[in-house]
Amino acid sequence: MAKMRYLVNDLYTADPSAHVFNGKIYIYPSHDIDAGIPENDNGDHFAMRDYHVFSMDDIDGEVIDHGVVLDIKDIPWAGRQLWAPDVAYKNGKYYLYFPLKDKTDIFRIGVAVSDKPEGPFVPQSDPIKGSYSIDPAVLDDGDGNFYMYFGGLWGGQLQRYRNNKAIECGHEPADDEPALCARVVKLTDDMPEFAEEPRDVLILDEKGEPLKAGDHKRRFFEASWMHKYNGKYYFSYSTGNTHLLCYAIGDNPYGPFTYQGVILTPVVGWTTHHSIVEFRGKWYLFHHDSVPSGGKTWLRSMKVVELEYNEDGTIKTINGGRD
Ligand code: FUB
Repeated sequence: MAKMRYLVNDLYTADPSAHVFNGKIYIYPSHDIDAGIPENDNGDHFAMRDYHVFSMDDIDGEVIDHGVVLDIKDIPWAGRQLWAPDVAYKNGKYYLYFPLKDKTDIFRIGVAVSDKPEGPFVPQSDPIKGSYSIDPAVLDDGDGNFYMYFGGLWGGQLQRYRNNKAIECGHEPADDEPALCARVVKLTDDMPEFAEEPRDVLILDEKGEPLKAGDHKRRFFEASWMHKYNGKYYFSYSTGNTHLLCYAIGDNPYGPFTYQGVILTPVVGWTTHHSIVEFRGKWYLFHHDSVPSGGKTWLRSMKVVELEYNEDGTIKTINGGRD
């Protein structure tokens, strides 16, 4: 197995979404900064203001920083906090999907477009209609259809919504009730809007029952990612306050998905967020930790490690290095 490798040492970077475009790896991370905001459960200390794009010809090769590709000052509807983005390619254009609080402090998901994978990206004048919460991750299903997975609890505001409508109370369900789910939605053919109402990404336990809200070691918290392996759909995510990257397998992009296990044990830091990509016949887990900043949760550094499957298609657990 390849060694874990930090990718950038002159900037803090997190939530890396990696893709292979034109035979190279492109990485779209959050760009962490020290904004001097005290740490809280709402994530106010994650006060990021721009994105950089990085590329590599080889998994062990030099990491090229393509500079600032989108700045908060150029987004007409911006309030604060550019969180974890993702990029999809269709018909000659690259679409950068990003979560950002609007001027009323509500997270929405925006889109910015480029002709090149390395940007720069030009933002649309408004967020996606009907979008809410954080952490968009887009699956190219290979048949012309693209699906966005999104959502995040606590500071990510997912608990404020039921059936895609904002609700008054905005609490998580009781421990013995079904857990809140990530959302999945098909994108329009031209990519910048939702083609339908978002649906729940249901995760079932070994008995076929939906995971419960109190099942903090398995229930969805944030950081959706979807990849396909041997014809199956692998939905992976962070459990947030228990700091695990887990996954569940389904037969189609909408699920339901059955919980399988842990991909990555806790890393140094609070958040854990990742992407999984195949490159030249091997699979890789891009993720982050806070080791280089001495454990500051809001100053993270992205890294990569090889990911391996067992013969039955389950994923071998990787040690995140905290314990
Ligand atoms: O980077 C800000 C937030 O922290 C992301 O949106 C979450 O997934 C967590 O990694």
